[in-house]
Amino acid sequence: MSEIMLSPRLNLALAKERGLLSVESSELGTVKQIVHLGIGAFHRAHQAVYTQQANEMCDDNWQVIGVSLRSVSVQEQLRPQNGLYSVCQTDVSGNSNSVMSVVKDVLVLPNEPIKVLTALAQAHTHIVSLTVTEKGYCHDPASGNLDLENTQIRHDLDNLSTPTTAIGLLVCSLKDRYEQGFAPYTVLCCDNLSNNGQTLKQIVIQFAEQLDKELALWIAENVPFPNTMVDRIVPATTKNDISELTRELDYQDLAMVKTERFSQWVIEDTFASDRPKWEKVGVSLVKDVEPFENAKLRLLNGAHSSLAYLGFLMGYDYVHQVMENKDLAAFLNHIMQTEIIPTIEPPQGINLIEYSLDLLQRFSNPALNHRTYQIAMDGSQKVPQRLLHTIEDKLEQNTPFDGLCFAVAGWLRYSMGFDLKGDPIEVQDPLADELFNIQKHDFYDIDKLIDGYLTFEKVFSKSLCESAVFRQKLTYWLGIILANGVETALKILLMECSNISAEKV
Ligand code: CS2
Repeated sequence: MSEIMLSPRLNLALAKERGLLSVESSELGTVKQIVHLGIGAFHRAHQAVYTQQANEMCDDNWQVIGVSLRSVSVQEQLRPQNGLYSVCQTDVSGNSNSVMSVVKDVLVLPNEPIKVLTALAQAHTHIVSLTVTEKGYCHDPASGNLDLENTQIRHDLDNLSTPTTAIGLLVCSLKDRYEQGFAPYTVLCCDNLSNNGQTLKQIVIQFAEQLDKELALWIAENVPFPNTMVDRIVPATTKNDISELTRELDYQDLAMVKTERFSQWVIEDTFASDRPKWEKVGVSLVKDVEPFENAKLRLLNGAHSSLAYLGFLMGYDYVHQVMENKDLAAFLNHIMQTEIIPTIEPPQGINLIEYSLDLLQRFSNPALNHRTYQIAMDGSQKVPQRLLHTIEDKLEQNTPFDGLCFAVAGWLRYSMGFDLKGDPIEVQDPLADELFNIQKHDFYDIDKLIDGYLTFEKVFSKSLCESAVFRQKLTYWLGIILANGVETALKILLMECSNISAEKV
């Protein structure tokens, strides 16, 4: 440990001395700017990497100003390092590290609101991108509409010049550009929402309509919100990761991010003005993102959430451990191949069977140490687009969806807030209290319990709440999980599903 403490901290002088920067930004052309809201590990391991690679490939000079909406931690990590950080790609074959220099600064909104608004107003800011997680959109997950009851949204509507949410911040700065007669920027949503760009556009317009109908119209007609599909598994960095990297490199990097080798980004090519030449470094700029996004949200994220709830309840801390359990691996294979794939129009050039087998490989990467608890967070904001939309399609197709229903039941069981031994689970979810209250009174009466869940329209759409088939299946599988525990219930499910497939043959 003392050796690690004695190692110098990564910064510009050290990076130059050790030749860690492939190209210096001062040697490149005119500065163009992306302001990124929500500069967590995902942005640093994904979009920032592509932007840096595009700079290097095309002698361009795009820089990122990161904004944290609340926490000071990323600023504390990055400022002393002059914005430099390592991306450590890892799998069983070992690690490869590279140092990123594309992030110029990190601003913390509550502490530096003027600096943030200035960055958004600058003419060389062409793009404002976001990874603020699902709950950062302050919307109703089932309907996709802005939640006007949200206290932060209420605050921002009453105090637009001191916004606290990404939505308030976007409207405040777009209003400024509109009033000054300046060109808008492109708003690039990089979170795992269905139709993410269009969903954000609708939320921003609904917010603006509360204040100024003409501004709302200007946004609707002039500001592009391209849809995107983003994919890279990026677990939260741990102290252990930092210590290991320090041992390996002999300098400390408190802002490092750890990720897999795989990375994918598909973007709808509708920008207001300039953008990095991402297409030169493997990003797909396409007309229609929807098929890519459906495949990714339903297969990767749907399977991820399913394995997180069921795996956590079965005592597994990490995703790769879940994959070592034969029943869970068989379950994931079943929901992907039999239930989810038939609901997806294959994106051009992608074989969905191979895609889902690759996902199982990616989940099995033991070097990532990706926590089931991390994925389990914010279920109410994730489950609709990851599992429930697929179930809606299954109902329309009139085909079996017991596995998906089992996963939803797993989420509800997790949200009850105690594990199979009766020990508390700290459920992190903006709707945790509402979910907890549903089961508090009706825990012992499964029909009443399901009545409670199926009137929770923030999560379950009207069509699901009214579907007798969905109600019957959810009642059945949640009942089996509550009576037998997840492990036995899973064996019952696998048996019943193989009977269903055998009957079909
Ligand atoms: C994960 C995603 O935490 C989660 O909910 O499912 O962050 C997932 O790792 C990424 O979407 C992969 O691209």
